[in-house]
Amino acid sequence: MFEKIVIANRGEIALRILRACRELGIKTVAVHSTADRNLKHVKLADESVCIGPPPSGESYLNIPAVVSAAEVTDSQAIHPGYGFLSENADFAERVEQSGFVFIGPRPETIRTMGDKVSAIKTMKAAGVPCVPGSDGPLGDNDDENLKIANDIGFPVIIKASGGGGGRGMRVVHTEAALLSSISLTRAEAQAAFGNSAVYMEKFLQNPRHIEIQVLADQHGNAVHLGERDCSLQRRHQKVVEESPAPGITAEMRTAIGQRCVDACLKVGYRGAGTFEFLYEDGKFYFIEMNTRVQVEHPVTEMVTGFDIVKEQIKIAAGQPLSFRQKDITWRGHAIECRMNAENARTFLPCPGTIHQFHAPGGPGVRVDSHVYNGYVVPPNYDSMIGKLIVHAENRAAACARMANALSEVIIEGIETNIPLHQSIFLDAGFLEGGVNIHYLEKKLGLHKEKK
Ligand code: MV4
Repeated sequence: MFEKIVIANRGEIALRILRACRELGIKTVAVHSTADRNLKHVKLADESVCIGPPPSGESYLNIPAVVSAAEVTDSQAIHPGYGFLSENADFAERVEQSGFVFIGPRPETIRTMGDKVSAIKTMKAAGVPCVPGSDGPLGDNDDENLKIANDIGFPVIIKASGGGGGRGMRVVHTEAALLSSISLTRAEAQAAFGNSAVYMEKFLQNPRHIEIQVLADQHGNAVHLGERDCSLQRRHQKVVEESPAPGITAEMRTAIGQRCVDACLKVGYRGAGTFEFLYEDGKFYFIEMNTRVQVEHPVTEMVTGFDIVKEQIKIAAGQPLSFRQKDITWRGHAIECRMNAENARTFLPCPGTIHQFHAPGGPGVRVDSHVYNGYVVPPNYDSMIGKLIVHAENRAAACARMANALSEVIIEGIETNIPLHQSIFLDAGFLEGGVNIHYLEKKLGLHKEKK
C-alpha cells in the first residue's frame, strides 16, 4: 500500500479522500490555493503545500505545481477527485512519467473516453447499447449528412466530440435546419474545445439519466455496483441522485451491469468508472463514460456497503478486488441532495461566511461536507458546500428521512438551495419516482416552449 498520497482537490471530496486514506493508514498531503488555507482537510492532512492563488487555472489546474508537490513531499500517488485535473489525460500521463501513480484509469483510457466519438465507438464495439447515430464524426458531405439524419429520423441531436456533460450540443427538428445546425455546432466546438469534430444521434425526447458504477482492478477483475438515477437536474447540474433507480428490476440491473463489466474487461479499464445512459421506454442507451469518482458516489456506497474511494486507492496500489460480483448485494434505498451556496431565484453562486452550520444526523443520515461555523465560501470555485445523503429500507422511507434531515439543516450567513430540496421532497411527482430529465426545469417553470 502507498505510504503517502497527494490529494489534488478541495472541498468535500478532498475531505472524503483524506478520510479514506486515514482508514487505510496512508499519510496525506493537501495541496491548496491561497483561498483554501483554512479548509478542513488542509488542517487534518499530515502535510500541506500551497500551490498558487485562488483562480483554479493558477492552482488546482496547475499541473507542474501539483506534480512538484508530490516530489517535494516524497509522495507515491496522486488522487485527483472530481473536476479539475481528474479527467485530464495529459495530467495523468505527466504524473506517471514523473514516477507517481495516478489514482484513476490509464491515460490512454481517459483520452479515449474524453473524446465522445471514440468513447461511443469503443463501447459499441464492446457490446454496450448506444443511441442510434452517425457511428463516427460527421464529414463535410451535405448529402451524406442529410441521409444519416433521415435514416435515424428527426429529431436528431448534433454533439461536439470534445464536449460532454451537456456542453456543445444542438437539437435539430427538421431537415431544413440540419446543415446550418451542423456548421454552427462545429464552429462552437472548435472555439470551445479546439476540436471541430461533431457527431449525430437520435434525440431522445423524454429519457431518464441512469448511470452504472463500475470498479476494475489490474488483475482482470471487474464488477458493477448497480445504478444511480440522476434525472433530477437543472441546466446539466445534478440536484438529487438516488440508488436504486425507481422501476429498475434486478434482472435489468444485471443485464446492463454485465455489459459494462464486459466492456471494462475488453478495454482494460482500471479503477472506478461510470457508464452514463439515457433510459427511455425500457431501454438503455450509452452516451458517455466518466473516468473519475463522481459527486454522487455515496448513494452507491450506502446501498452496497462498499467504500468506492478506498477501492480506488487499493486498485491503484495494485491490489486485486477483494470481492466478486456475487458478493455484491443491494440493500434499501439511498438519496443524495447536493447542498449549494446559491440564490434561490437566480441560482447564482452565493459566496460568503457561514456564521452557523448545523448538520442533521440520526440513523441512516450521512453528511459529506467540509464546512463549519465561520467557514468562508470562496467565490472562485463550484458552489457545492456539501452533500446530504440518507439511507433507509425503501424509497418512501428514504424520502421521509430526507425531508426530516432537510428540516434539521441550519446554514446561516449565505443563501442555499435547501428550500429547493424541501420543495422537491414535497413534490408528488418526484415522490412517486421515475421522473425524466426535464422534470425539475418544468417544475421550476424554466421549460422553454419549442418555437
Ligand atoms: C442526449 C439527450 C437526448 N438524446 N442525447 C446532456 C448531457 C450530456 N451528457 C448528454 N445530454 C443529453 N444527451 C440524445 N441522443 C438529452 C440530453 C440531456 C440530458 C441528459 C442527461 C441529463 C440531463 C439532460 C438534460 C438535457 C439534455
